[in-house]
Amino acid sequence: MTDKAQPSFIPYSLERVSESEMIEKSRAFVDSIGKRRSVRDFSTKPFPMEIIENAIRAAGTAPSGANKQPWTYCVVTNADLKRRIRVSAEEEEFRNYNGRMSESWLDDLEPLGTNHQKPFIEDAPALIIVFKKIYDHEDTTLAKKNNYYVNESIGISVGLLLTALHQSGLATLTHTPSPMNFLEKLLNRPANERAYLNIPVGYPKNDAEVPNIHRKSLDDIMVSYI
Ligand code: IYR
Repeated sequence: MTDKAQPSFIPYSLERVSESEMIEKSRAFVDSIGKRRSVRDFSTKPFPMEIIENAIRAAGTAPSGANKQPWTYCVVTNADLKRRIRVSAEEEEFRNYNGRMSESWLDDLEPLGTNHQKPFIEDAPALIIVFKKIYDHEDTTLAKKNNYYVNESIGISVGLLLTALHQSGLATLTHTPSPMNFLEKLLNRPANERAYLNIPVGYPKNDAEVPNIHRKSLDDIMVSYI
């Protein structure tokens, strides 16, 4: 028999503001987050690393299955390591764009203008490489214990990370070089971690461009049951 941790509760409340102020804040946030875009043209201009640390602190506040917080955020600024990550990512992406992806997948990517070349991996001053922890080790026995709702948990956490970086004035890209296991090897990650995303972070280049995409309207994405 193991000793069960006793539940412990503390008081909780949110700061109360008027409903008109709440609506105002909600509108301002839509405007601000609506300016977030996936950027592929990164400047090499450095930025304060505390912004990344704070964004990871924000990501670490995400809800997670049984509060297991099944994530590790690796921050790569080393030029040689970034170069090796780029080389491996481009090797995988070359195979993706030349046989592994279906014709209809390639058609869907056409408007985004992507290809196997990934200069942003070296240009961006930092890469945040996100790993999901599919299991952890029990404190005393070190036995493997699977985590819960890992994909849901880490997706929410990364959403907070992207939001935090955007509101700090930095651009990101959620890059998924597939398969991503080369990242586990290059970064020497332990056996319980699986690469989830590679997120280059930085300023957009002065002449950066993004595809002219359309976002679905509220009517397209919300269904009300009144
Ligand atoms: N991982 C590839 C292909 C790719 C796939 C999807 I779905 C995208 O939205 C964008 C790219 C790449 O990064 O090029």
